Amino acid sequence: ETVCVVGLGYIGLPSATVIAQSGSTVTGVDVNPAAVDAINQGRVPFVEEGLETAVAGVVAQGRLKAQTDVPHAQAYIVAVPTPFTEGHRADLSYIEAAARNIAPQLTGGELVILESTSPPGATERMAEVIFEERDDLTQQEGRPNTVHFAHCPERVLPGRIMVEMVENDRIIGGITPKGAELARDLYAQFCRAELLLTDARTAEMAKLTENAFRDVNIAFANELSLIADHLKIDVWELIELANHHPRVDILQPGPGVGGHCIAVDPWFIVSADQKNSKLISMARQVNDSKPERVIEKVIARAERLREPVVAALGIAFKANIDDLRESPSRNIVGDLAARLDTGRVLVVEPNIDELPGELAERENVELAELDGAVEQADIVLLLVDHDQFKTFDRDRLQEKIVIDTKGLWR
Ligand code: SAJ
Repeated sequence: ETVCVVGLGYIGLPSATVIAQSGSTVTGVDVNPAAVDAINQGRVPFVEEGLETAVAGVVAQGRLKAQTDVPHAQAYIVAVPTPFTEGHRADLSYIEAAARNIAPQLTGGELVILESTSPPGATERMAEVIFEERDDLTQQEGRPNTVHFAHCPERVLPGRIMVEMVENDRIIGGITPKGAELARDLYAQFCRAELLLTDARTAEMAKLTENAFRDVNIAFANELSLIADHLKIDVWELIELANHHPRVDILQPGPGVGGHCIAVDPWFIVSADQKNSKLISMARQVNDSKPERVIEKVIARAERLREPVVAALGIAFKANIDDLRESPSRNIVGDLAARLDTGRVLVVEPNIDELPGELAERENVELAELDGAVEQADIVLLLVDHDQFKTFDRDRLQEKIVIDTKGLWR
């Protein structure tokens, strides 16, 4: 079988790779020629455990190749970004562009799968764009010019993608039952877990629901952290104790919620039904307000120092990755640096070689090594629970003001 994966990012590239490993011939398509070149040389443009070796393997075997044009294939998987716009609505323009590029290649009988996380109705919209381009094609089953559609959301955890891609249960939502069945046959090639069939809208909503569930639960932990601070209680101890209850399982507070999924997807539910999404919307606001609370805490301490040096430990959006997308800690560093009248922020981020542009531009921010930064610092601000920080010798923090947003050193 020939498969074409459109969008070779965090989800598209691992998907293309495991499908190629399972025996299909896969063409990966991306608008970025540099990413295409890298992949064709067996290199991966971002860090993900086990991915590069796997890509190099399937490229060398000739099972995966990357290009910028969409070829004909029996099955298409669309894995392009769905960012949100100002009004917290999903921007479907990348999906629509992918659909327009796929449309001319279709001859009838193909399957087009949307994997991108999308608001309810996006798969139907993708189909509509294809039929706008091609009025000779139809969704009517049994006709030679039928095209099938499904939504198969991805639920892999960054850092564990190569494992979870194969081991996680998958929801497969067809616009028609036949679409779902065809998609199931494709995913069954490489997915060892359960394949759960439903309709496209339910599948879209299920994916959003999973991430909203996590967001609401993290918001609960973050709200507790503010209350505990106010009451002078250690929130980590509090949660640990409460979690001894057999039916309580509170998540961990932190400097905010980042990444391109949990901080975004709940908004797609809110924008689909504003009136009924009070809790989901409030949880987003609680989590989004956390970085400001961290900054206030640091500034309150820094104000009492003449030339405060802050060592900010971590700017990735979570532990042990190099992904800076929607990272609360990165925003904290930027805003903090902008608001400090004097002094400096030393950023320690072992997973990157250079600061992102907006931080590099600031005169009072620099990238530093862990030991040196802590040595020079008045305030040590722990923002990400990277393994490298976990093992840091805490005796060396004794003279420092420590603000530990992850409870790593308690
Ligand atoms: N976080 C906390 N406290 C916690 C857990 C996480 O503050 O107890 C923060 C993290 O530091 C990070 C953010 O939440 O800033 C998100 O991290 P995460 O590890 O919870 O999730 P992601 O964004 O890496 O991946 C999520 C996963 N979804 C769920 O666990 C429901 C993953 O399975 C999805 O595939 C992914 O979103 C996605 O692509 O949608």
